[in-house]
Amino acid sequence: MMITARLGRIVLLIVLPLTLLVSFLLLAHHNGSISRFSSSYSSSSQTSSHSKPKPNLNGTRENAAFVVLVRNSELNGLRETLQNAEDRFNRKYNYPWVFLNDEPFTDQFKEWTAGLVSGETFYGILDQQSWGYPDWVDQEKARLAREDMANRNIIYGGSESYRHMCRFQSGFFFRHPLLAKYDYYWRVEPNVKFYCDVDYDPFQVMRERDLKYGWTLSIKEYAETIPTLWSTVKSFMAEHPEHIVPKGSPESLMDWITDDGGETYNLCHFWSNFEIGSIKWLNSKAYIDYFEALDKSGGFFYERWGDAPVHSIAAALMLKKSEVHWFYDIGYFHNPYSQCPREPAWLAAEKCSCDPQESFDTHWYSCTPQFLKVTGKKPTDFLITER
Ligand SMILES: Nc1nc2c(ncn2[C@@H]2O[C@H](COP(=O)(O)OP(=O)(O)OP(=O)(O)O)[C@@H](O)[C@H]2O)c(=O)[nH]1
Ligand SMILES: [Mg+2]
Repeated sequence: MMITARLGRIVLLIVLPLTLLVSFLLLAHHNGSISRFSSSYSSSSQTSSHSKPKPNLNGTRENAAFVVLVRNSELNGLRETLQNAEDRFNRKYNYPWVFLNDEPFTDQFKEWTAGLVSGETFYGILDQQSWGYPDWVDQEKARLAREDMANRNIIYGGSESYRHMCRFQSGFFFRHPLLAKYDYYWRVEPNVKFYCDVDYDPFQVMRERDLKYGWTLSIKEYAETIPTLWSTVKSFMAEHPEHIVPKGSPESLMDWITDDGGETYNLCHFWSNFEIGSIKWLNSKAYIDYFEALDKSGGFFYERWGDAPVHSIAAALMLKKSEVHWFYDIGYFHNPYSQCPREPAWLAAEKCSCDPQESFDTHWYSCTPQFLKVTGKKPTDFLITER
């Protein structure tokens, strides 16, 4: 009797808890809550995510995400930027972050980024179609073009990966399965800085004002990188007049990119390292027709077309003035230029750390004065929050 009772107690005190613990561990592992990242791999794409509890947003968050194309080697520069973007804006909103790479992200990259941000994180790899040569491109001709541009010291002229990057940013990031489900994206790069608090939700502004493209800095392109871009665009316009806002229309932005009624390109573009844009617009037939016309010409490889002029020309030709917004009040830095708002009350209220005198918007090489002229606006017209 005594022995049976003792055995019973042993079972209750040791074996039962052990069984419960083992069952819990098995269940937790099955649900993925022990492994920090749940991953699924296909032959061409690595997608994995790190979920966080959904914040209580009172239904105010938009269907939007940050997107960062980045290499594993840029982790530290990216972490500073993530910390800064979270501190200045996203800790209040918890928007998700989508990281994309042409190679698999390392576990360290995933852990050190997921740990820094307030929103969910997603990690994707690119496939051959979006980061590779299309079959109509003559790779030997492309190699000779790189050699020639390197000899002429054209910036990134000798780089093959830079060309894949520009083509990807021009025509593919918004089609990636991790991004395609969102309405809006905010593009971020490693090492950029946000100088002021952002006390409103730019994604909400995009939706409420029916905006398609938002930018902060504008500049002129190196002509040597795009010798035939404008003639290719002109052929596209002739073939697809239905996609173009009519030249004479008061809503046309065309005069921002041409000084002679469309004969030549004046090299003006929005600096695309910062963009807040509409994914639906980039996925529209108009934009895809445009990208495919450019891509078919091979200019991303035979020359060195940047995604900044490619996006900007599309916006200037296919969007209405009222659909393009200057985020004048988002203090921003990408080496070596910055955008800094000027209103003293605003600078203080938003805790800006930039110097308005250094702001690139009034620089002779900026295209922002021409944007203001064409749209008939002044910088303060673009302030979202009155101070
Ligand atoms: N995964 C991956 N990302 C890249 C590669 N090349 C560039 N990127 C990313 O693409 C974005 C643009 O590249 P950058 O090198 O910053 O190009 P840039 O802004 O024209 O030039 P910088 O003045 O040097 O910043 C950045 O977010 C980079 O991290 C690459 O080969 N692989
Ligand atoms: Mg950059």
